[in-house]
Amino acid sequence: MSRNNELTLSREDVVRLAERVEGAQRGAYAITKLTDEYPSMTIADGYAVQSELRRRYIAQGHRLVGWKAGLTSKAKMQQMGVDVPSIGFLTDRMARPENSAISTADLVHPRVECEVAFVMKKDLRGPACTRQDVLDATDYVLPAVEIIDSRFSGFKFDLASVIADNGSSARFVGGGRARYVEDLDLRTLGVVMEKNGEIVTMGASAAVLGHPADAVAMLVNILADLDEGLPAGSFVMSGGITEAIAVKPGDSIVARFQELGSVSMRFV
Ligand code: 0L1
Ligand code: MG
Repeated sequence: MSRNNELTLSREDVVRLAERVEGAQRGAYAITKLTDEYPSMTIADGYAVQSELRRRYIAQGHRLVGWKAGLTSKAKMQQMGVDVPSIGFLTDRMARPENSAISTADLVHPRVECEVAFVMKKDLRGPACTRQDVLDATDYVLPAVEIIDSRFSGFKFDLASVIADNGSSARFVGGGRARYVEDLDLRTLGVVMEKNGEIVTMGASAAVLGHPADAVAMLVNILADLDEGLPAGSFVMSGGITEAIAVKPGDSIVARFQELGSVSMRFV
């Protein structure tokens, strides 16, 4: 077993760190990365904190609606200085309608990224989930924008800390045009993001681990390590196609996806 698969934190530490992350998420304040206090924290420890965070939110009435793959493109890994993708959970409280005004008052330093979202029609369970398994289990795909919000000061973090912070998940907006996977070449979809009418970044869906369905398969296989499956009906974001773009009150964002239409929102 590699070191990163080992749990080193005690149950008390996992609960204490989940409380710390929840406080920062709810209060929209920055904290220092968790590895400052626990330098030998592993990826397994990060997922233990994330699972406790999920348990706490669900106990408070939040509903799990799906999952996200994060850090799946070379651009994102380089931007953040990490080399392995991650996953995080999505709840009903994070969803925002298309074309809505999204408050930044309850966020620390939000950034937006364009993603292909999958809606599942069959349960999936790893290990050994493949791209084809994902495509067979997909009801339809749609374009989405993820609003990430790392709770760590100055974006100074490492993979274990980011996973504990639920992969920086904060808000998400699905929209555009839903399509069946067999009607698309999911590898070559072009995406352009505009901020205040100017193009700020662009890319192609192959940036996400070569194919967005591969990122979903990776997510299902990480879920299996956590002894979880991906149920039918889940909404899954497959990872940012380009680097993430910072937003502030007054900014408006339009993400234009080839074949899938566009997703818009403004920040207040
Ligand atoms: O969605 C993601 O790619 C996760 C990003 C985690 C790091 C960040 O805050 O940018
Ligand atoms: Mg993302």
